[in-house]
Amino acid sequence: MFLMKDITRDGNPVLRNQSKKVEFPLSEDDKKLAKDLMDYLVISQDEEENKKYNLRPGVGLAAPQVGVNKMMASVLVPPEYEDEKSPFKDVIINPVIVSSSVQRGALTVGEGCLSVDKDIPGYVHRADRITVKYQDIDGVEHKVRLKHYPAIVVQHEIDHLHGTLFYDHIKKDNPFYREDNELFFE
Ligand code: UDB
Ligand code: ZN
Repeated sequence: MFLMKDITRDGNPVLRNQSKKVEFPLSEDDKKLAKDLMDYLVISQDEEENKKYNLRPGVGLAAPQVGVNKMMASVLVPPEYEDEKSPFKDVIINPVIVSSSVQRGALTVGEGCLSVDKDIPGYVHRADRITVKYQDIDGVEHKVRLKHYPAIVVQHEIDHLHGTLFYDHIKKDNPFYREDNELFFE
């Protein structure tokens, strides 16, 4: 089980590396990593459990955030933030965004990260809708369309696999600049 002390923090080069593709069938170590990445989210979203272990409630966790440069991340969007057409809970392995909407979107509150302890204000500009291809822990290929919040979470996690952090997308000289036509949601 992962605890906050296991989560790599900004400044650790592992967060800035390009992660490597994962080979199938998964090794026992990779299977355990996949399970532990998802367990963190499930446990951290449970109010009693997260108090007990002092976990920040997470919606996504990528392997580099626990020190492993492999293309693997877990995503668990809480029901109240799920789009009815894009509920999402899975460990995504070797994910590739195969298409992105021209429509842009951002969270009104900005973003944070389990690996970034300080608050960095500003809008994080992303695609509003994406189609993502990935393999699950059994190696089965999926191609899913996501929009709004679930799409933002998946883009945030895939960024980690390429060494990108959310604040890289904030406009330095004008953090609350709004792109033309950009969608904003809570
Ligand atoms: C998060 N959590 O997990 F709406 F139950 C953020 C942190 C950084 C604040 C912990 C979050 O958004 N939690 C949340 C939101 C809800 C309901 C709920 C919990 N991440 C994941 C991360 O750092 N992954 O690498 C940051 C998110 C910001 C936008 C997308 C991911
Ligand atoms: Zn993050």
